[in-house]
Amino acid sequence: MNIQKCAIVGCGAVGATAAYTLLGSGLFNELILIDINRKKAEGEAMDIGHGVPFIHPVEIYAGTYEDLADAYLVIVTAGANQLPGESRINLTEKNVRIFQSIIPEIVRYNTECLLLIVANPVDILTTVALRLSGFPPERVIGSGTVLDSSRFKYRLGEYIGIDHRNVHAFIIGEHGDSEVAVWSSATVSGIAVRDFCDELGIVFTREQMDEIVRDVKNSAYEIIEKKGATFYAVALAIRRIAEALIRDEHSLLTVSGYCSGAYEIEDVCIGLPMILGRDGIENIVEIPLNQLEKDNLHESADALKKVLTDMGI
Ligand code: 6V0
Repeated sequence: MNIQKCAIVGCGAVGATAAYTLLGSGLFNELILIDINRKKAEGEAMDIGHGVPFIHPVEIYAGTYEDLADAYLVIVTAGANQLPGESRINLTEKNVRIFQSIIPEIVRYNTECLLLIVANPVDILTTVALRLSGFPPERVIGSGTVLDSSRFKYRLGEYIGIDHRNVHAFIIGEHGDSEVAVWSSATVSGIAVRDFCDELGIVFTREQMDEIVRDVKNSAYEIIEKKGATFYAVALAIRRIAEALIRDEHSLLTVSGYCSGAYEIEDVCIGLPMILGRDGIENIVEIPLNQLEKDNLHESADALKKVLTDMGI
């Protein structure tokens, strides 16, 4: 396995931006771009590659599945995109079919890599990738609610007027409409958000909390309505996950991984705080939740399982 070799399957807005972001990260020295539209992959590899002399040596090229043979990380961003007003769940059928063609091709040439699933609906497709690949659960990782947690921190930091990096707060559950904001453990550098706001004389009631969560949940729809797609922040989320994996950081991130009993959730991939290291998911961490958060998380898991059952997956 070549730890510095990464592949991206799907070179649309998300895949190409992720490639560009990874190029600057210094994490990999070989990046393979694969797309059903070969010309698109070639064009992106050329465009991004021409920036290499400004950064550091990275071999970036349009490849085939055969080139994946010893890649450490395979990122899957191939799929139809969310149309304005379309829920992520509506994308499911189209993207499951795409995965049925992609995942067996990856496995044909590489049975040892880590799979990072980004295409939506990401929790469903991570579950599908897990089943199609036959990989152990720790090696099939979805981007989950990593982006949503970042949006939550961003919005909270903006409201409080504090460095977003001092905000520690999770969004868990489905990456989508049923996701759950974990207010009960949200802090500013260890101080409960409400106490922090009281200290600074900032109004912080249920109304503000609801508005912040509404903004977080609607942000993808709003961006898609305004510019057609979201790709910058998710590319940084991909970079952050890749960094935690390749550097063996043991970082806690709300990726989507296979749940078989944690949080009393069975047999589905869902976004939860998980520790990531070189070999993938090391642990699912059960953070304390209040009763409402628990109920909402179970509803979210049930919603995902219903989609899988309805589709006969
Ligand atoms: P896009 O710009 O339409 O790109 C999709 C790419 O996939 C295109 O280049 C296609 O040619 C390619 N493709 C389609 N079928 C195949 C196939 N069988 N094999 C190889 N390549 C194929 O979409 P965009 O890049 O904007 O989005 C990609 C996916 O990411 C979508 O499902 C989005 O919903 C999802 N996102 C996930 C996010 C997350 O947080 N998990 C965030 C944003 C977008």
